[in-house]
Amino acid sequence: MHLFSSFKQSHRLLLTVVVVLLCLLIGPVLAVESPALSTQNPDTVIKQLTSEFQHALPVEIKANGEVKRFELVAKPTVAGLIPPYQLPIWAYNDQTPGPVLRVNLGDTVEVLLKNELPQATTIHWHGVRVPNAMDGVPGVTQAPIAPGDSFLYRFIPKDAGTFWFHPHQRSAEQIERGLYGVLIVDEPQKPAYSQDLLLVLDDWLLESKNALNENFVSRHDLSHDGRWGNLLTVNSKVQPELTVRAGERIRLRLINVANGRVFAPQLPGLSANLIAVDGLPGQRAVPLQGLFLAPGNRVDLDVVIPSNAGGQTFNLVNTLGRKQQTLTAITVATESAVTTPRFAAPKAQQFPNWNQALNAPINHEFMLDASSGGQYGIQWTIDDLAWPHNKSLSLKAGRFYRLRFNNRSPRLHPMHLHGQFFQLLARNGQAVQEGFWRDTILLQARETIDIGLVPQDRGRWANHCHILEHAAAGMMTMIEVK
Ligand SMILES: [Cu+2]
Repeated sequence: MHLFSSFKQSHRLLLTVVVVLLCLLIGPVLAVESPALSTQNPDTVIKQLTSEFQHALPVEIKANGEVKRFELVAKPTVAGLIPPYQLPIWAYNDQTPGPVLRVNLGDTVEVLLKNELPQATTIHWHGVRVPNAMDGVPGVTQAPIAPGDSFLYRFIPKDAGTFWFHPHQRSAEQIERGLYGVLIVDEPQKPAYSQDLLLVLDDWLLESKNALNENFVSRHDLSHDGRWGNLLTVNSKVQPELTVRAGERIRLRLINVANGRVFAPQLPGLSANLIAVDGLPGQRAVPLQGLFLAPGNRVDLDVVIPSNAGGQTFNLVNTLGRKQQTLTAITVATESAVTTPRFAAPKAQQFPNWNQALNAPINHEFMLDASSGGQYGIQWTIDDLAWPHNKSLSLKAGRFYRLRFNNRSPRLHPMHLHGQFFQLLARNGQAVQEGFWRDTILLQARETIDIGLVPQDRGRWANHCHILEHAAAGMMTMIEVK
């Protein structure tokens, strides 16, 4: 008995030595090849990531008592995109882009929408954290507003920044016809830019100078990256000119309202810093470089006009595609330079690093693909099913989740989450730290991305591709936050 036990002990000792040696040998190999390997309990990782998020995006906003009331009438009208031709379009208050709704953080926004269109409509407040019943998704958060009817939207935006609004009913047709507008929520301490300029980027598929191509959700659009037009406009004008003065510091707010086109904006000759993505300021301002502005995306740029640039012209260009396209000319007046305003670029007060995010388990992997079938003959699917046949994903409010989007198709998909902001964590498994929140993220062909988020607002929130033709053909599902 005694002998046996001492034999067991020495055996144990030998085993321990072997295990320790093996660990010393293999340990560094593991550490090099799998930096994401963690011995931490997943619950501990999730707890830590959740606690890093505390106070990053306010759960509630205090009303300041101000109510800003607007009236929007959606109806057919005409637009002079190519003067003197008049193009029949649909618009809010006869304007495309629609009126800019400008409010302060803390204001209550009341928008009475009157539908004078020949079909039902709704308004979705893109990127605005609104109560679920105000989110504008027909058949999910509200009934479609019939022709002749009206609906009152009422909410207090929780974030300052650049947002936009558009129909969520037959969006591929209604947005393409010109129904969209901008909501700007000003910060309590508005940064002292010399000018605050809005650039709404769109493209139109015209049959002729006074006729829109009315073949919406075509087979071609469905089998490609949606509808790409043959006329690029900025604020519904072709290459409009902006005038600035030397020395000015400009805030440029860019919004992509196109159905399918992706822009890659650059400002050659000017130093431009990215200060906000999808409305929200980030960890720090970073130089504008290699940015894709997909449908739905917004960016705010901080641009300083050199004090010796009087008389020069700079172009905002789209560098996506084979030929660079001028979007807007920025002409510097010949007058003497102004003193450049000096202030720290806007940034988030609190921004979670989420360095450990890739150690968290993947809570759900959305499979993005296409198949034949559905009302258009081609359907775009999430988890092999087209909306409304796919299943909602259920998430709990107030905890960290890691979600994966797996694009099994050779096409682009800018995925948009309603009601939540998220961070991009990885592309094809490689960690990415953008330092910005997003509500829309572009997936390239066959790409897999991971995002991290802490859902806060309860309700049924759409999760869909913002290539509107893909969404029309089923690429939408719901995330239910409980
Ligand atoms: Cu898509």
